[in-house]
Amino acid sequence: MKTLLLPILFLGATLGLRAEDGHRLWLRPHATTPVTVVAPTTSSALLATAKRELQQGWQGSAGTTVTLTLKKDKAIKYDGFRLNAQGVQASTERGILYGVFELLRRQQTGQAPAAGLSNPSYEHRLLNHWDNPDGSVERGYAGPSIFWRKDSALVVTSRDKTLWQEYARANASIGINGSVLNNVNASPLILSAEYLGRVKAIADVLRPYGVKAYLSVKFSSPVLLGGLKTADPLDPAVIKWWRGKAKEIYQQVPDFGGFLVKASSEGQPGPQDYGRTHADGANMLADVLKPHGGLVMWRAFVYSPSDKDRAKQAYNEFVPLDGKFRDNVIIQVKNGPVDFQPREPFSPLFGALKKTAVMPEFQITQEYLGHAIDLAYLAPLWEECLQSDTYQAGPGSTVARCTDGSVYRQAHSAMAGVSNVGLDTNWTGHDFAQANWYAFGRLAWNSNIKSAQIAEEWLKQTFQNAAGTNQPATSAADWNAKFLTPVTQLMLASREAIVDYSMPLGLHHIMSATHGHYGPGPWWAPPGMRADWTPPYYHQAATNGVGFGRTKTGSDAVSQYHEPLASQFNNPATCPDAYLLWFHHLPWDFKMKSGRTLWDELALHYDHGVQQVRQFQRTWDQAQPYVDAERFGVMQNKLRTQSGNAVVWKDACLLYFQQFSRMPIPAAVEPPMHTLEALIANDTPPRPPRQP
Ligand code: BDP
Repeated sequence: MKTLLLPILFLGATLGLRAEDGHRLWLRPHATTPVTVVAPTTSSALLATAKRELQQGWQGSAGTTVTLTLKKDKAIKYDGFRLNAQGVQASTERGILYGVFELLRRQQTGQAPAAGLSNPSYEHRLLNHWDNPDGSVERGYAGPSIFWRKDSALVVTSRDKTLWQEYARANASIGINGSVLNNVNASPLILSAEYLGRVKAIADVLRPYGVKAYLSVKFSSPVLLGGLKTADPLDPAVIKWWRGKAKEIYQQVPDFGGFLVKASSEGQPGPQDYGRTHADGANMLADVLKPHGGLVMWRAFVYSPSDKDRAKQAYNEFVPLDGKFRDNVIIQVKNGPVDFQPREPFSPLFGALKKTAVMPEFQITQEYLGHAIDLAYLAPLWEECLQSDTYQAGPGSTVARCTDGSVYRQAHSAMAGVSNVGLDTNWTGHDFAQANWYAFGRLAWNSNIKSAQIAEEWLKQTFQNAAGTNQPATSAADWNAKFLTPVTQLMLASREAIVDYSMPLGLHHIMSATHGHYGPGPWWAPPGMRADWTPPYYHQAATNGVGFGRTKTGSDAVSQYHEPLASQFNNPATCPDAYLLWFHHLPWDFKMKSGRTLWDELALHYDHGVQQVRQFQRTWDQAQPYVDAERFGVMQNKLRTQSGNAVVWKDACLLYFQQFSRMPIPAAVEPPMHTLEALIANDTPPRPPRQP
């Protein structure tokens, strides 16, 4: 027995086989063939990475020669590349690396090695980590930080380095070229000499994969860390402090990317504390970073409880400042005007800022879409936002085109995603949440790729030929029909299912805060709590109807959109159902386009969401023969939990709203199995045990 087992184990080790625990992401090993790589003779670490990746991943004809050519070419933008019969051509070393990964991706997903040009939509494609120096991760559902930890924070271990390298490689494979290493709710500690030492260590590991390090900074750092009396951006001593800090950073990290700033937002300090504007604050930091080539990403996520409609505030704050920012400032805008909800219309700031660079911020971590429990493939949400037409410069002024430099001249373009990465073995806490990391990178590279294509690519790389399946597919066609097609459909339907069972028809922000925004809380309004942090502020349910009135006779948020949208959103007859209760407060018996009452329609959406999750369970069960036992079982359990929680959402919202509608739940809807009293008492179901 022993003698038989050993060679098998050995073979497995040389092929790099390990359990399908998800740690390899979409970069699982494959049988490879030898390849000859001709590359410029430089000592570049990036080119060495490109060469190594080719040699370790080549699946084309054995003995092929692939040439990597570094050559200026006007048609190649940023880190773009050209694939041709010889190999990869690019103007930057990063471009070469991305071209190599594209070649390998095509081989792994069975696509012909197409010749042609590939340019990134955005110059900077960044992950934002909401990681704290103590190792915790704000809104993280995949374990502690991969960058920071509580104990011996400054000791860099070989395990740290291995992990950072794996992380950097995954990013490079999808074109991500920057990482903000710490939380936007930034600790001043991050700028201390000790922590900057660790930043340097991280940056050194990320660099050979083309990933630049950035930091979130706390605006009051000159006071908290530097001991100054003020952080006023116009104060010479403050400017001097930041200059010195920038110099110190660039000494450690010569290619440091720049600062991300959350200021005068949710209690964070900012220029407004000193009677200055966002432009004053951003420009001061921009001037400090300019000589080093750094950028300032200044967030537009600002709102205060004193103003009437939270959805309007960022626009009101930033539009008057248009044109007042330095050219190395980019305003970072969340996709929706409120806060990463399962569905929001696009933020009206997109396209409205015409003389200022604007970048979209998406949330990869599933704060409002089921944490690492529910299956939510987010590419359709991001695609919906990017392809929304703002009309700001005529039809076709999509959010994507208003931010990538096609519509307005802007010195820099970028896209950010709030990362879902943590120390969990599978990085993201949920095997399918990896698809969101992957999809973010692919969309930042090409904002026109369809969600379906991304899902298929990811599924092929992540699940094909899984080790340990009990009945491997008999052929590629069989695998496509029995696994790829149904599971792609499942992924594509998953976000809408969550919208349906949690916040359909434009409802938003009605989650409970008791369990970190997981589960329903339409009633959630503890005494003394800021109104704009409670669900009743957003749903406005009363006997006369439901929804937030943002029409011209309401808060007039509609007027922040360019025509024809303003009129379209303003009229309930033309407002898309998906945004109806976002813009309108309507009576429960309002007649919908379907002919049904609003109440019936709402109930049917909730029920549909529940039915959808049950369908996902069946689809997954049928996929069992094609999935390794490990990932199959974990996912099956998670879907079961999600299914139960979907019912909780449906019952909670229908029973709560029914107190006001006083209308019967339609016969076609599954009757509630919970009581409102019990749901309120529990608030949300207990969190299931963490993934083993
Ligand atoms: C909210 C999160 C909070 C973040 C904030 C932000 O609940 O943890 O700090 O966004 O983006 O959605 O700054």
